[in-house]
Amino acid sequence: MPIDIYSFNLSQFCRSVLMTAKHLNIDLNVIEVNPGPEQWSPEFLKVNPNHNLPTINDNGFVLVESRAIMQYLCNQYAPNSSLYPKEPKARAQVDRWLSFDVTLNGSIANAVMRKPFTGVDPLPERVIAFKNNMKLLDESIGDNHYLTGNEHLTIADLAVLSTTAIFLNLGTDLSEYPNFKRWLTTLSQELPYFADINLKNFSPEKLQEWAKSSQKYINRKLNSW
Ligand SMILES: N[C@@H](CCC(=O)N[C@@H](CS)C(=O)NCC(=O)O)C(=O)O
Repeated sequence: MPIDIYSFNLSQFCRSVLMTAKHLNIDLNVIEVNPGPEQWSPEFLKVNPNHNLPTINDNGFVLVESRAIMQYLCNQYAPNSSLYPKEPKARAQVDRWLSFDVTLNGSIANAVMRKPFTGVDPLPERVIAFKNNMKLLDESIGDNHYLTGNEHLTIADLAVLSTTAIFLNLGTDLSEYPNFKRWLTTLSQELPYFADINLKNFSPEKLQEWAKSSQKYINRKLNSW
């Protein structure tokens, strides 16, 4: 039986899981849940009382949190895959980037998404934090092909790619971050499933729709933006 995934196609958290499954040839049954009322439907709340996406149900095993789901898919279905290496130091490098991705997501929300989602300009200190994170990312990538070096694509790449695909969708100027720009451009063209999962469903109108339908959620978070 395929794994059920409750997913919303604009969500970076959902897209990182979709890419992982695609890369590992894992069969997913995608149940599209639109943010807003559908997230609070009794059917979905029964599966995930916290109503956040993505959620998977692997034949009775329910798991939330995108990075934990990516790790689970590798551990359960592809334990020998270089996508999530077993060797402790190599794995620690992947985990390091997965943790950094949490910070990066927050600073993109604060500095880049605040205006399109709320109409309010980002706070100057949040923009500085965002630029610092991008600088760190750019310097760490250096000449590497992948986040962890030149050898293998890992779930760290897939997480940060899904987080930063928004720059391609918005046409963000990345000239301040040339190594990052090269990494994003190269991998987005190299991975055969990237465009389908990350670019196909995006439009500024859909972003606006999402912003409107998520107002309840946004209001809850606005103070932290
Ligand atoms: N840390 C979570 C974040 C998930 C998340 O915030 N999902 C959003 C969609 S992008 C959501 O479901 N928000 C609505 C809510 O939490 O009720 C992950 O990585 O999966």
